[in-house]
Amino acid sequence: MFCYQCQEAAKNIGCTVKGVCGKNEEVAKLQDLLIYICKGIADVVTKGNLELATLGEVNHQVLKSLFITITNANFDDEAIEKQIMKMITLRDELKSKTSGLTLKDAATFTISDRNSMLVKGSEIGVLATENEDVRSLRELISYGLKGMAAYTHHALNIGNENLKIYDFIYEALAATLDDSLSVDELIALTLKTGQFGVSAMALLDEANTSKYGSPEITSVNISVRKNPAILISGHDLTDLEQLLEQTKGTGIDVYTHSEMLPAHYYPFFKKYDNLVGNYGGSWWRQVDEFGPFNGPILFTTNCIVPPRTADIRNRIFTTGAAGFPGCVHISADSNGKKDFALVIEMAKKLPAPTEIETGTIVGGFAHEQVFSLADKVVDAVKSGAIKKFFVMAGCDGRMKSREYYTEFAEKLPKDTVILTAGCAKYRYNKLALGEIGGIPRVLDAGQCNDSYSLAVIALKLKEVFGVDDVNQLPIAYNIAWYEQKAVIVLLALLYLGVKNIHLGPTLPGFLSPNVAKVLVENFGIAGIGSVEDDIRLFMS
Ligand code: SF4
Ligand code: SF3
Repeated sequence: MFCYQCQEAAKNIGCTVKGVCGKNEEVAKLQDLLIYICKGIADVVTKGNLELATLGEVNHQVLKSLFITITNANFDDEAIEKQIMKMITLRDELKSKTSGLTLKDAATFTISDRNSMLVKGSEIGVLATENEDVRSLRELISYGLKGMAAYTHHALNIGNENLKIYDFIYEALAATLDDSLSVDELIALTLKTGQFGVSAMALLDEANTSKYGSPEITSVNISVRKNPAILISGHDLTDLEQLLEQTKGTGIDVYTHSEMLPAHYYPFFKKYDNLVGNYGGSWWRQVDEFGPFNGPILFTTNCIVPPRTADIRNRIFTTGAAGFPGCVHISADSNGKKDFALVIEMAKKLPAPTEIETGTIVGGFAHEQVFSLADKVVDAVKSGAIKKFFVMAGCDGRMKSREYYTEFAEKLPKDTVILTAGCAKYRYNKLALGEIGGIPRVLDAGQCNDSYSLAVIALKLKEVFGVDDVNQLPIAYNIAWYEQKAVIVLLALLYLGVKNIHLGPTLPGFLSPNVAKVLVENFGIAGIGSVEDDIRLFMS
């Protein structure tokens, strides 16, 4: 196996024996193969000029397949094998609608069983592209597409679609098979990936806010009640909605975990009095926090840490693109309905969560909420009460070097405000960082996809302050990345013209020296240094 798609890639080069995330060789090869089949489907769709509006199932399964391969989403070899077979069938049905096309191997190869999948999977992985710059760009684009697919899939679950996004996904997937493309053409495609990243986040924002209302300032309880409970993790709000409907009146409480925290900010979810609060910190802390939670845990997406005990494994359920061997997976019926009865039955038999912290965290600063505070914010900037905003969106992770972000937040001058989104916030959202004239110093917009809100806010400020370039605003970008959703967020920011983004805790291992050079020279991308030096640099 060879995988270098996330920030934990071994030695920042790549995992070759087993993933640091826990992904084993077999799963890695099956995931590579699943992506390869998606590329083959894209080859058929683009060359055959197939009408996307007629390809509903194919479009949706491509999104799901890409999503399955995101770091920490799905470790279940059998589930991935099934998905491979499903995609091969869809691919071959598509081919039967075309004739006379000269197709790539990805569109024509055959497999018969697990063994042949593994053989094929080892032949077509990342390292099959020999030129390291082409490889780097192909992977950068593919990882951006995975993030894009995840966001588009959540929007789809709400019923919102944009065929132009699918069209681009096929174009880009097919391009990663095309040996005639130059490095410059792949760089252009990388930026175009960012453009469609913006569209995907806008689509999800529209889906979420039209269905659940615009996030508003909310104080979220982080302690516990005495009822048995279910913990729901991941990003999918439709799963939360269904779980809350099914637990209503049963005496079972529901707590959000990690990236599900921002659900509390939506007006829609406030009507559920069994939605009690948020339990624990960001994803990687689950190794210590699932034990004392005591009840079942439902993963709607990444990030799963392979459970270390049978007790925890037995309490984990997955749905959507998520999966783990030995854990019950709950699928949707043809109408998208999911039956969480097994989860609820288990919760009834288990003790209530053990309290691990008390208090509240405040969030809900997505674009509409911030716009309603615009006068206050603008006055604070004009009077000098706020000197600078720091966009610190992205992911959290278990590497010790991420303590940098807590220290950075603590040491920032008191006349600065942090704009955050994604699970990166858990590094500082429980610190007492105070407020400036009633504006909290940490403004949490929501999940990683709500980085879109931060971009919309920046564009609004650009208008209010009458500057013609977002880079003239008093906003600095210090982004933490871990998985591929952060890759699409980064590409989206680059597409919007944001320069001088600092990216940490390490620059992606999948950037070849030449590709890194392009990002440094054209966009001012930089890594992180010491907290003191970085703050000095940002404030100068
Ligand atoms: Fe390694 Fe990350 Fe790939 Fe897992 S997802 S195998 S940790 S690079
Ligand atoms: Fe977090 Fe896994 Fe990326 Fe959605 S949940 S930001 S790491």
